[in-house]
Amino acid sequence: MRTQVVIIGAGPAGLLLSQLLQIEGIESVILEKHERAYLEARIRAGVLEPRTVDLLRRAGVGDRMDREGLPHGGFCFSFDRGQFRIDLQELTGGGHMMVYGQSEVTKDLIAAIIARGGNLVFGADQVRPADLQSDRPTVTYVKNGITHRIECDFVAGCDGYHGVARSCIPVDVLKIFERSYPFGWLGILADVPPCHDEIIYANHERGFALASMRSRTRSRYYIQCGIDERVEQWSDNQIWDELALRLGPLTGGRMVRGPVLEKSIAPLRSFVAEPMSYGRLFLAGDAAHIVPPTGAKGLNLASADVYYLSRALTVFYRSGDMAELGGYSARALSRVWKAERFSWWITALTHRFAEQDEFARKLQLAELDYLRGSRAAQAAVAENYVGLALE
Ligand code: FAS
Ligand code: PHB
Repeated sequence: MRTQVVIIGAGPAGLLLSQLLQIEGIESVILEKHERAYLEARIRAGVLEPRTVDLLRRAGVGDRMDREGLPHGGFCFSFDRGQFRIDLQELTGGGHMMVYGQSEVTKDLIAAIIARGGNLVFGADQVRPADLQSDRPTVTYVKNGITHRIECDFVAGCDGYHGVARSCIPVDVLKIFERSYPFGWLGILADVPPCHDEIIYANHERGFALASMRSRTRSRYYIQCGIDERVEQWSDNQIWDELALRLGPLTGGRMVRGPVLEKSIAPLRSFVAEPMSYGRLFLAGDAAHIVPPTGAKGLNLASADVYYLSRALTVFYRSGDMAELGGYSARALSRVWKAERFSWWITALTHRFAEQDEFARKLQLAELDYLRGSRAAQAAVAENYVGLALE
């Protein structure tokens, strides 16, 4: 079989890339190891930057998002001296986020690709790219015991942190930058109305908490927990009690409790792999970089990578010019590192670190207090939160 671009992974990066390429008349085949139901049930991101929203609309999957998503013109911080709001719209000249679950984005993209007869292979096992330094790379995979081989011009590695694509870059070429955090996030989903109409990031003596939502009747909450803790150690009541404490008497007091639908612990990590391309292989999304979710940047960075990659591939197929493809890694990484910085900073501002002495704790609270009173500081936060410009 032959195609123009083989995309490994049907997460938001791979699916969005396939749609943006199709609009430019560029063919692709997506190879995904899991089945459709698994992908659509997976609970991850929930907050979209305005540029991601624009890209999803351009990819033809904006209707349900615009109907069911919740536009947020701001978000809040809370700490021992109270709660304050970052007015994104006012501070960025109109920018606002869209609260719309990653699982919904995934469902919309898969449905759009299947509706147009796109080539999306679920249950593709043992995916192996090869000949990446030639101008005719190949990818093999196994499905139902049969080995398939695809010839193509380019391979897009959109297979996430645990994927195969990054391992195709030789160790003497690939450079890894990493920071892991001594805590995780215990996340819950519950069909109860959110405790506030916008997202709250809470810095509390006992640790971080986050109040978010998926709709006006479905809430998403996270609390900072120990890195070795297991989800079984936390009863639903313990989680609700801890949330009420960390969100403070006002917000915690009006929080509606209910049965927990989903409960999981995710580690926090900052990770960047350089370069993001090798021969005819191009990495995008979590395959090349991970951010702690505090800045809500993961999915949004993946879509920015895909914007740059689809643009560079379009230039190539229009003109044969490889220059933009040659500059893809540097362009994407420049934006990635700024998002890594912001995600690390907002995590350091809102979480408790075991080694944090009283002096460091005072500095943390002073930074929140400064942020509460400084329009200049709030403008910098707002600019990063809505997402930096796409060069
Ligand atoms: P993904 O990991 O989503 O997709 C990769 C795909 O490749 C998967 O479907 C996988 O099955 C497939 N694959 C892997 N190996 C393969 C192989 N060998 N062969 C074939 N297929 C293979 N981000 C935000 O922006 N906002 C948030 O609020 C937010 N919250 C988060 C909360 C949690 C708990 C977590 C874990 C992440 C969160 N993120 C958030 C980040 C998250 O959304 C990721 O950044 C996003 O899923 C990245 O998308 P992809 O790069 O497409 O990778
Ligand atoms: C979420 O709703 O899942 C969410 C919101 C904001 C974040 C991270 C996760 O920073």
